[in-house]
Amino acid sequence: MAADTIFARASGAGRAGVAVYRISGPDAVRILKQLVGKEIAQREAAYVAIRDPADGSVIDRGLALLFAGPKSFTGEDVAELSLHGARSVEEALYAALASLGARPAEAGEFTLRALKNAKLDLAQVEALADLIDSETTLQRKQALGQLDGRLSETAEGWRKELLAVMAPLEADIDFPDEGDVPAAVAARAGPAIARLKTSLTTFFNQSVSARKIREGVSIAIIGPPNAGKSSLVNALAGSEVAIVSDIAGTTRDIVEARLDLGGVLATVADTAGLRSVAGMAGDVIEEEGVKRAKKRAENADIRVLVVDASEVVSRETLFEGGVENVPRETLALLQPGDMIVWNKWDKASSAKSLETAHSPYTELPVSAKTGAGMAAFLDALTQKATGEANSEGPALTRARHVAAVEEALAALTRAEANIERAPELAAEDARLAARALGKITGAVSVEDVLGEIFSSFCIGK
Ligand SMILES: Nc1nc2c(ncn2[C@@H]2O[C@H](COP(=O)(O)OP(=O)(O)OP(=O)(O)O)[C@@H](O)[C@H]2O)c(=O)[nH]1
Ligand SMILES: [Mg+2]
Repeated sequence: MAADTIFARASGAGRAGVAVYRISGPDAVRILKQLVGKEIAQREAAYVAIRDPADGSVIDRGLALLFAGPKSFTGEDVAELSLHGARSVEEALYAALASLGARPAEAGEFTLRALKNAKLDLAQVEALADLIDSETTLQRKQALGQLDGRLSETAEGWRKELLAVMAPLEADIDFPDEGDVPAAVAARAGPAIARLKTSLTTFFNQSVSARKIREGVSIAIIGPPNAGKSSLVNALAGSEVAIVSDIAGTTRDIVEARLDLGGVLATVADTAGLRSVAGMAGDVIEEEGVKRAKKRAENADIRVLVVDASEVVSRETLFEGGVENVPRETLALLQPGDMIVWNKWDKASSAKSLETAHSPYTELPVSAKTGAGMAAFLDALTQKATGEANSEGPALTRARHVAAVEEALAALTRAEANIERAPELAAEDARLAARALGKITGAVSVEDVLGEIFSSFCIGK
């Protein structure tokens, strides 16, 4: 059965100077001709009047483009109309298209057709979704790279290597008399499997930081009540995202701000001030807030401890057993490379200085109130965020890719163990590894993951 011809607005919803409508399917050429009353040349913009087939009245005037399949986004015949982005135009156009035999597209249906017609593979479909969702420069670059097929090429390269590994193993099984003795098979296939394992593992490890580009880096702002955490987050965000007051325990829940730090998307979490259960005097809401703050600190990529520099006498007192407000328990949340912001520097005694040369942390004097030191703090934070995220080369940007490589690695490990004793088992393991890698691009059947991937698409994509 031939596919339906489908249509949708490809550009964003709402009023706009121009809106782009896409029509894809076997009837696209005929429908376009009926709408504009003439043949349109392929791949040439034509200025046309779109007419209502019912009475010939003009719906709107705009540009029409025709892409004959398979050289189109979906691989089918595709017509694109750039019309005025008005609801009235859209309604009249949709009615006309429906009367000519097309139906509205479902979410992601254009891309699904592109996948079915092998215009894109699965990793590229995901990259397209990521590109549409990208907020920062690095997210955009990463998505574009994967859309160009960087990951797909890598994954296919591994699969080819595996096939080469499998050849001697299978020959040994099929022609045991003519084949090499098992030890010779192992000598040939073994090193190749080991090499592949190494490159998969290296790639796997590198991908941890690449995923940070897609998912964003998480930063937790922690510290005692009233230290100025919310003030700092507001200063970073450039807006009053969190309530600031001189009442200790103002922030209860986690308040998030999203920042673009040097092209890396960062989620900065303002948290409840950390104090002892005794200090909270049975306030269950604050207790829950402190619990959430600690959990966020543990899970974050970067922690920033904010202390009130006008209160803490010196660094030495802080680190030697902690001070009343910043107990050891709070300091213990920090990991090497995290930051300490000495806030309220404007109020700190003028003789105070920060001797931080040997500190495991990046420590900076800041005044969230006056803005002094904020530029240096932002620089340091940006450096840390970009250090967490790596944008070079192809990467396993999604959990699905990671699972596929993990599966392949496990199969290769079994293959290595079996290779001398039972080459037929090793061959089967190598086949399973190739299958797992094939899931990345969809070279093997992946019906089960399609729903999940396409659920993130909206109509018109
Ligand atoms: N002088 C001075 N005051 C500051 C500075 N930063 C914050 N403050 C003041 O300190 C008080 C507490 O600020 P917040 O930002 O609410 O502190 P917090 O750490 O979020 O407090 P909790 O949410 O209660 O844990 C407010 O009165 C701020 O105006 C600063 O750099 N200098
Ligand atoms: Mg606060």
